[in-house]
Amino acid sequence: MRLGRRLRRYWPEALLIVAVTVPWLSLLALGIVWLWQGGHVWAWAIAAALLGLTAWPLAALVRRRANAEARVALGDIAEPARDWNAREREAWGKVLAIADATAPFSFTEFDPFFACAQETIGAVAGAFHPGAGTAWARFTLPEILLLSERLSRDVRREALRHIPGARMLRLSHLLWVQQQSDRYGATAETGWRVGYGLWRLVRAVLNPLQAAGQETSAMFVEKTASALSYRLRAYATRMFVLEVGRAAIDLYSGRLELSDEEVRAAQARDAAEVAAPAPPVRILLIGQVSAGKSSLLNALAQDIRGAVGPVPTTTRATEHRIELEGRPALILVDLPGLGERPQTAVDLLAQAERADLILWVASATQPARQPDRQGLDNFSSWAKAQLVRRVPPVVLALTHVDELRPAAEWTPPYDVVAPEGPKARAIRAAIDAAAHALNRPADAIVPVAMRPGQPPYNLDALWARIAGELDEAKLVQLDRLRVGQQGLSLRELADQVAYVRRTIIKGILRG
Ligand SMILES: Nc1nc2c(ncn2[C@@H]2O[C@H](COP(=O)(O)OP(=O)(O)OP(=O)(O)O)[C@@H](O)[C@H]2O)c(=O)[nH]1
Ligand SMILES: [Mg+2]
Repeated sequence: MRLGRRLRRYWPEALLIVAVTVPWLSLLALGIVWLWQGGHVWAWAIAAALLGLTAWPLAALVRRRANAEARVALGDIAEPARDWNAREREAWGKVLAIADATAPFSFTEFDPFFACAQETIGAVAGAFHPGAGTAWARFTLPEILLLSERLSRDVRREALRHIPGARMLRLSHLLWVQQQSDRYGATAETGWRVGYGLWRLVRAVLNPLQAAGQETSAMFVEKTASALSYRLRAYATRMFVLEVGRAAIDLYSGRLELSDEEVRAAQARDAAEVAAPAPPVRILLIGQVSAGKSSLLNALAQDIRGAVGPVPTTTRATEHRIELEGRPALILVDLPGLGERPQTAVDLLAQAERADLILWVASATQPARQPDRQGLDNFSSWAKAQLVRRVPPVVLALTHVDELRPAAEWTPPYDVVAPEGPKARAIRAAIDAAAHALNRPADAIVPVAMRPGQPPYNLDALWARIAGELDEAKLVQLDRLRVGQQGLSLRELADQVAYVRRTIIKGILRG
């Protein structure tokens, strides 16, 4: 009844389909008759089965290549972000492993998407909160909303970049396919299954050998077709896993919380502490008593900023902003000498938490290296324990090199890479000895001298070394500000409470 009505309505379309397909379908039937009459059915069945067999390894090859291609094509989105710390990189490793292990989605059902997203988020959560049973649930509602927003934006961008025709694909197309399958899907599928099953049965009874050949080739044709769309699905699946993983890392690391405005606010707060409008990187001057920290500060600032003297001079941390023509702006923090007071080691780590770069100052004429070694070791252990933030890089300045033997000789410059003459050789030997004693590479040490009453020696090399570490120091600074921003903001909480109160009062007044 329904079919009759539909045929009456769509008879031109139905005739068109018949007119186009009948010649080709008849070829199929005639071919089978021809094979039958000529007695070639055997040969055909064997050839079809053999060709079908070759489709198997070919399909596997196509899949392997598609996976590899997806990996290369999505190479840049598989790179960890430059400013990620150790824990975030570890979580990214897990995300990549999931992306490698996930078979391409069929894109006809949603469950595999959710299952995979859950697995990815769970792995990232586990990396950030190891041992916590419900690690994945450690975020708030605004964060979840922000995560969905971010994920949609990123998946859209990558889909446009990597999926051919993505822009032309309309929701109406998908809805049409969905409607057709809802309308005819079940009936058409049952009809097809019953008809095809009956045909297979009849075929097997009439000619078992031919039936076997056809069964084999049908199976392989199905496999080949799915292998061809595999490439596109492999792309999209990998992209999905990586984007979910990246968003989850940002969520658990707390980066997702910080908008540009929030970063600026945090920077302003940090700058306010040193009474300056914008914060340049903070450099700590650390070293033993009388190593020359304050002298180095004055030399770098080209100004008298800190008192200098042969006895313990600097008694508390002081901050100095320096801005020189052609040099990056810096905040130098001059500290009391190591070992000067018993609590200095604790102070040192507290200061390191607020530093972006460490300028370790050691005197070339100081025979006792233990306080330096101890301080550097403490710093290294602290640095290793910092999983959620980057740690400041260390630059070593070796001072007092002018006082090395022969003490009377001071005619800079000296070539310490290929030293000639006793003074250059003495400086080289002092660098190597300090590198050995402090367990640092020799090329991380810059020899300098701030001889009273004379221009400082080799300061340009030190500036160059600082400039070389500046990018890293800026990343440390961003990280430091971000970590400082986390946690409950009382201000925000107060605003939220006030808003809820206003809404309730309005509701009561209206009621
Ligand atoms: N010849 C020479 N003297 C230096 C050099 N660096 C510093 N001095 C002198 O060493 C003494 C100590 O220098 P400071 O700069 O006060 O050392 P500091 O590390 O700040 O010392 P504290 O603040 O006491 O921890 C001063 O008399 C400086 O003039 C250098 O490279 N060569
Ligand atoms: Mg000093």
